[in-house]
Amino acid sequence: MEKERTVFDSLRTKSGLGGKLKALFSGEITDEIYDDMTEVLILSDIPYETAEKIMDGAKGYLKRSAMKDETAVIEAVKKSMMSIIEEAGTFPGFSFPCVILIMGVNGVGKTTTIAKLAYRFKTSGRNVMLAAADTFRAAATEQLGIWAEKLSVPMVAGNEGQDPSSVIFDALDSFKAKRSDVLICDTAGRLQNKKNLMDELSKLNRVCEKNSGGAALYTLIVADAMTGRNTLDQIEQFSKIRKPDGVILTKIDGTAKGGAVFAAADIYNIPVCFLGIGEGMEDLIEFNAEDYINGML
Ligand SMILES: Nc1nc2c(ncn2[C@@H]2O[C@H](COP(=O)(O)OP(=O)(O)O)[C@@H](O)[C@H]2O)c(=O)[nH]1
Ligand SMILES: [Mg+2]
Repeated sequence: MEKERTVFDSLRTKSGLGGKLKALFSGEITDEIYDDMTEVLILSDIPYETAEKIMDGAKGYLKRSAMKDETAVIEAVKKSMMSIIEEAGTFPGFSFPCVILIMGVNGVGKTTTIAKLAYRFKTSGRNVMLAAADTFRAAATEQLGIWAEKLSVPMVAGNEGQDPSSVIFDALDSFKAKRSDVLICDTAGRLQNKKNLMDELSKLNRVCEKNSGGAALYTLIVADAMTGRNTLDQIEQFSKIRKPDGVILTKIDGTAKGGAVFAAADIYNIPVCFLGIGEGMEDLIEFNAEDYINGML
């Protein structure tokens, strides 16, 4: 059997964060070294305030430990990173039936992630349905349609420029009638008209809340791990609509940094639930904090 791919394959060799931290040592751990380490963390897209918090935590652990060599320091940093992620909680997993609303700006990987999720649910024996509510351009519906066909899952679609809420409304009707387990809704990252994207998305949320027939509702934000600090702004914007249940970070395979996870966890208190590690439908892994941190360091 082929070994399951993990975040190690995607992140560790390229990130070299551990190597960069280790390179700072000259035998003694000074305040200057701590400052340099904070900087190294910031350079891997960890927000400034979070990097400081990580180093403060690491100092605390080291004070209480007998060992003070570079291995001990790296272990302390890891432990401190772990506690930051743990504070945001873990994504509890899905309960069924459920409706999943996928949000995120254009190009981050929403549609691809939906295909990956659908594949995952289908493989575990669930009945999956898709709603193509990115009506900004016809190509978006077509793209999801290709995945739906490939995965043999039903898809409800609208016409270009149609009110996305009406697509979701129809999809919810069909979802309830078919007694499906999961409905995953694709949304646009921008709009045809001048109407505010956030207004539109909050409307979609309300439609789901009112018409899901008692199914659990999850809103997940898809963010591109490669966009660095911009990822923060994206999460912030979408969080205004309703506190998201989780963040999915895509394109982990294309970044040597990976600090965006800490932005979601520390600044917004939202757990990261999945990582996208490629363009194929199998390229989605569950987020595991320990693996991830070991991958980074
Ligand atoms: N390398 C890589 N590419 C990805 C990943 N997720 C999505 N993509 C690519 O990113 C591009 C935009 O994806 P798409 O799903 O259309 O984004 P959307 O506009 O948010 O729906 C496509 O070329 C995808 O194949 C990922 O995890 N890794
Ligand atoms: Mg799309």
